[in-house]
Amino acid sequence: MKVIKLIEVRSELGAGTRGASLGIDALKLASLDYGSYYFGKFKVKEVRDSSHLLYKNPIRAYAKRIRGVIKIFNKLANAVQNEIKEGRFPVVLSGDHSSAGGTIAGVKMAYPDKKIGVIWIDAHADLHSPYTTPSGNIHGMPLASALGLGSKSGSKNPVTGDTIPYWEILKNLGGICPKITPDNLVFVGLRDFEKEEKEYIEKNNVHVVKVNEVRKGKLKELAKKITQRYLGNCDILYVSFDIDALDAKLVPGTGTPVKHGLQVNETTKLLKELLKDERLACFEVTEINPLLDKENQTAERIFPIFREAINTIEKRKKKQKKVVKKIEKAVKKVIKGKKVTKIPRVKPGLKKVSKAKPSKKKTTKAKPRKKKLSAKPKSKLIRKKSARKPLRKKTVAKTKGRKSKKLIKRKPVKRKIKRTIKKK
Ligand SMILES: [Mn+2]
Repeated sequence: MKVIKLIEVRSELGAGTRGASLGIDALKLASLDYGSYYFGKFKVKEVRDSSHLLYKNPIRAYAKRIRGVIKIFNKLANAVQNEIKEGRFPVVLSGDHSSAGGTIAGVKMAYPDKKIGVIWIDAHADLHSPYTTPSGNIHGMPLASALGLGSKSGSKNPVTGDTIPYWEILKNLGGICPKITPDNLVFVGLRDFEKEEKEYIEKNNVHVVKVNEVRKGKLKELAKKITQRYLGNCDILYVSFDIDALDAKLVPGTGTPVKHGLQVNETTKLLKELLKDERLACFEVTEINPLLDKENQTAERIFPIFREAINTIEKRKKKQKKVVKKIEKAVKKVIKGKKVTKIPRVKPGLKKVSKAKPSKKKTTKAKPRKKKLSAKPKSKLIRKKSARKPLRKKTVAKTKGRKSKKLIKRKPVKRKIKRTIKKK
């Protein structure tokens, strides 16, 4: 089975307030309050941070600690790329949101020829570059780096020196720039942005789903609108969840809380619907800051949202296995010269799904092994079925035409066989 891998990035180099690098552990500790050892089940990859840089004076006013951020981008992008290529699902837990630039780079590096759609759940637009930033904090710039924005022409800030080439490095990470396009970007919960960001959004018709639209309910429909209408032509999706998308009152423990944000319930439901999409290749949660919090209430509020989100991703993986099984059946039919009317489709990002284990109750000796789709020896379940099938098939196939009726008729047969196997 395709496994979720946590990638932990304890960095807050991109934030303006201290403490976000502790957010991952705040979330993990919050899980204990729910009486669960939830995090114990995950495999973890740690991306080493460069937090020692926090104790050095940031010398570049318009891109603070950019050298450290470049290192993190690099490591994170490689980690994300590797996990995807190994057939795992990377869930990134990060300190501040600058890391998302590295995450997107990693997704794009894993799928250089695919269109990446980004769902940015955040109060902020994070579209600044060193040329427009009011703060110099890179956690306001990850989308700009992914979109390849920012240049000297029309610059608001007098950017000079090595900030310029360093920003170019961030933009061009992995040798691909831009990694995403504005038409494949959707903001959810956006409500705090600067003039330059607003101009960019309007000029490029970036999709924005405001808090009001989420508040209306009908979150299934809303999720469909986002994934199918707005991002329907994307091959791969990435969801970035900055917890400040929630209302400031609910998340005091975050660097830049903003009023009039999302509620817990609607966020959970919407996330669940969004994460069901089969094209989803990566999910990130970021910007928990326990130093700004009271008794870890923020992380405690976020944990159930996170858990639901991960459950959805895990369920999706099971569904994928079912699709793979169906495909295997279809292949068998084709090999036997039968007509197959519908071939189930595995979408990009799902291709490495391994074969499902047959049900436990079977009695045959040899243990079934997980195999990749390409190498496809018969599992016992299928063997048994196919051993019995011909009897039925002959009668059905010879008397009837070779139309879809045949397929419809065969369905109950399969079910019966399943039952008999289980009884054994
Ligand atoms: Mn953000």
